[in-house]
Amino acid sequence: MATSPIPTNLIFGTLGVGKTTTIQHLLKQKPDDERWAVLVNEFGEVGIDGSLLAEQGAHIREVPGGCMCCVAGLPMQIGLNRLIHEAQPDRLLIEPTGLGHPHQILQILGNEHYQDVLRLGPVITLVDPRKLDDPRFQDHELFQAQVQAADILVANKTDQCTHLQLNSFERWAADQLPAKRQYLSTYQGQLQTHWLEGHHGDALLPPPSPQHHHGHSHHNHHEPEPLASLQVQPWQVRNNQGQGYFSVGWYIAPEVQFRETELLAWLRQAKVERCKGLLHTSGGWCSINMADGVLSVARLEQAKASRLELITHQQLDAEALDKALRALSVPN
Ligand SMILES: Nc1nc2c(ncn2[C@@H]2O[C@H](COP(=O)(O)OP(=O)(O)OP(=O)(O)O)[C@@H](O)[C@H]2O)c(=O)[nH]1
Ligand SMILES: [Mg+2]
Repeated sequence: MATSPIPTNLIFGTLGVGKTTTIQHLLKQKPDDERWAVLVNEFGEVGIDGSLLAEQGAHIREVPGGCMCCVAGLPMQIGLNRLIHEAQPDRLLIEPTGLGHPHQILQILGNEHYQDVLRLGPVITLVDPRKLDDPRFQDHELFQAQVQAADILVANKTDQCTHLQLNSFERWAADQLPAKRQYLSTYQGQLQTHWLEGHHGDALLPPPSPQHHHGHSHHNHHEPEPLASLQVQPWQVRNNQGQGYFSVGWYIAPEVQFRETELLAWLRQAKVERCKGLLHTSGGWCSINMADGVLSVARLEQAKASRLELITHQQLDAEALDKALRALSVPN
């Protein structure tokens, strides 16, 4: 029996701009009689967002590790196929890593295999208006490609923006060519589901530049290995690097507890671009999220494992960080 193609939306945006927050908000609006699925690809190899989203009653599949260029091949397609098969969703949302090039993922979703399976709706790219006058973002090929791929541009984190920054965003968004279908401003990813309706406008994306490919030569180009069972290896550390970023991530058995106050103090002083995790601490389970130097902590019911990910612009001394983290665990 033929089934109709699954409406699918991509949520692009740079590291920490609010993609997972937006998906969480969208999932809250899911009609009770619909099944939604989310595919998340993270830069880090440990995978945090999937666990954060799992609380929202959708089918989640993570494709952890690396930039899209590395996982956009087989791992991405295997993840996507499994998710579609297992969840048979009425809607599919995809959060690619903020460090990924949209070209690869649009190519996959546009290939023959998915033609009758998926119907690509508006591509949404989130932007932090505070970053618009920072040449590190504006001139970055990945940022430009994510903007170009968008049908809808959304300014997020507007609660942190000045009027001037919001006005600049509107002028900048209005100037984009080809013209965007829509641009809007919000905070905490408060998108309404009607923005997901419609079709992707087939933005003509240039393929990744040779410079982007060149990035691979100094990038450990590997397919991520699945994490081992925690019963076999209760404390696992993983590294990744690419696009000028470095990550170190931990996957730790739930029995291990951390001293919460000291752990948070350690994370606050760590000079990292991005930090997120789910951790078992002396105060219970909590989720930790740090972007733009702001650390937030939320209580969680329980999780199956502790996970932590640090992402920076500089090479990380994983061994020293691991030693420091181990010293923050409570001896049992
Ligand atoms: N102040 C403020 N914080 C926000 C807003 N939206 C998201 N955040 C916070 O920003 C941090 C990053 O949000 P995420 O939704 O995890 O961002 P992301 O784009 O999924 O991040 P990566 O997957 O790591 O690229 C979290 O601490 C969020 O709570 C917002 O509108 N205002
Ligand atoms: Mg995310």
